[in-house]
Amino acid sequence: MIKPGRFIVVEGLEGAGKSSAIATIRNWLQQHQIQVVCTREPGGTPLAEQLRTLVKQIDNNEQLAPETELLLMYAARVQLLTNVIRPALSRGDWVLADRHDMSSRAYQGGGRQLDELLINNLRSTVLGNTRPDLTLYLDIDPAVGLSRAAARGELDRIEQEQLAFFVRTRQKYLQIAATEPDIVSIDASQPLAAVQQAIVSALNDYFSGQADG
Ligand code: Z5A
Repeated sequence: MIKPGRFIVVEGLEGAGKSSAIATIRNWLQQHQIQVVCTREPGGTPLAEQLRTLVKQIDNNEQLAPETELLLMYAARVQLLTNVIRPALSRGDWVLADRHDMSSRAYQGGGRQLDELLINNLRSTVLGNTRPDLTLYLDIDPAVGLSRAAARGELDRIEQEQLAFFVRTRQKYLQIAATEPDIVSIDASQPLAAVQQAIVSALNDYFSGQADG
């Protein structure tokens, strides 16, 4: 019997350090000889990557309505779940995701203040029973995260939002993380080495005995 794959998600505001966290997790998985499929959202399939371009681009001629943004996120997500995530998990591979559903709850639910019922209806239709085993939420003050992101160059459409938008997004992230047991919060304002150590501890605690054999 194929041992079921596990689904790990990394979440957080821009500049929280998700890319570095993913490198740490890949390394941990490699040490345990685990096959992993890495994804990013929105994106991860040819069509979902096109949707990513649409949601990130700045179009001065037409505003993207918040509801359109939400639907595009879930359209990209259903493509990714159907074509990549579920097949990988059923092969027994692990999936390591740079953002997933928690991003929509935080950005579109918290940041854009879209109706929770609408989001929950989409979630149950799109996600079905496929839920992450573990989500690592990297918590960062938005001002710190944005200044890290800005140091990298031009900001995309969402990154150009006002600070208040990211403050609401973070509040929603914290609110979700406080109530759901499969989410581990990590203080991402610490030096990189401390963040990496916290990630490895969370993986060891969570998957001890499950990774090998
Ligand atoms: N979005 C949404 O609204 N709804 C959804 O459902 C989904 C997404 C799925 C995706 O953009 C956008 O879509 C995102 C949310 C929205 N928009 N915004 N705004 P993306 O994927 O292009 O952007 P991102 O996910 O926010 O990536 P990022 O900015 O690259 O963040 P990161 O990966 O967390 O950052 P990083 O590259 O790892 O680190 C940033 C810099 O900080 C880098 O120079 C690091 O060396 C430095 N760093 C990292 N950790 C540390 C520590 N601990 N100390 C000091 N410096 C550090």
